Amino acid sequence: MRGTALGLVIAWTALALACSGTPAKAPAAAKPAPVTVQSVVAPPDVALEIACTPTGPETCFDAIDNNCNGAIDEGCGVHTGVIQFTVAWPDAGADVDLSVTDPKGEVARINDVTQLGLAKDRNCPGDPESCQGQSMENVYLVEGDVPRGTYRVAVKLNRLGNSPPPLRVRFSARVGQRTWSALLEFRVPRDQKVLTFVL
Ligand SMILES: [Ca+2]
Ligand SMILES: [Ca+2]
Repeated sequence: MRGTALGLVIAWTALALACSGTPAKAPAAAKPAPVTVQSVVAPPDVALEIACTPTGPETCFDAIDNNCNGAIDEGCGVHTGVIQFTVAWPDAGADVDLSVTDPKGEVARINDVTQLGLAKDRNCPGDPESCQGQSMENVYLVEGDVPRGTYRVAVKLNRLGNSPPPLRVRFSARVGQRTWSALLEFRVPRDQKVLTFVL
C-alpha cells in the first residue's frame, strides 16, 4: 500500500515536471512588417506621379494600373507582385531594356529568379513571336517577404524604331500599397534613365 502511494507520488511528480517543461503556447507567427518606402530618386527630367486615377478596366501591355488596384497589367499574361516595375512603349521596332538590380546587387533576368526573389517577364522586341508587337517588359517579386534595401531601376533605349524621337516610354512601379508612374522620353540610342527605390 505504502509502495503504491509512493509510486503514485513519483508518477505525479514526473508528470508535473514534464508539463512544466512544455512551452505554454507556440507564439503566433509574426505578421510581416508593412512595406515602407524610405525614398525614391528619379532624374530631374522625370516627373513621377504618385496618385492613381482609375480610367476603367485594366488595359493590357500599357504599363499602367488602369483600375488602380495596385497591380500593373494583371490578367494580361504577365506576373504581378508586391514589388513590380514595368515599362511599355508604342513603337514595336524600338528596343528598350528594363534592368532592375535588387538590394543584393543581382539583376532580375528572364527564366531565372534572383536569390531575393526577383524575376522578369518579356524581352521586347526580342523574339518577335514572344511580344507580338506589344512592347512591354516587367520585373516582379515572385513571392515571400519583401527584401529591404535599394532597388536600382535602369531603363535604357538600345535602338529607336520607325517613329521619330522622342520615344515615350511609360514606366510604372508598385511597392507594397503604393504605385508610381512616369513618362520617360528618349531621343538617342544608349540614353538611360535610372531610378532608385529605397525600402
Ligand atoms: Ca491593375
Ligand atoms: Ca494596364
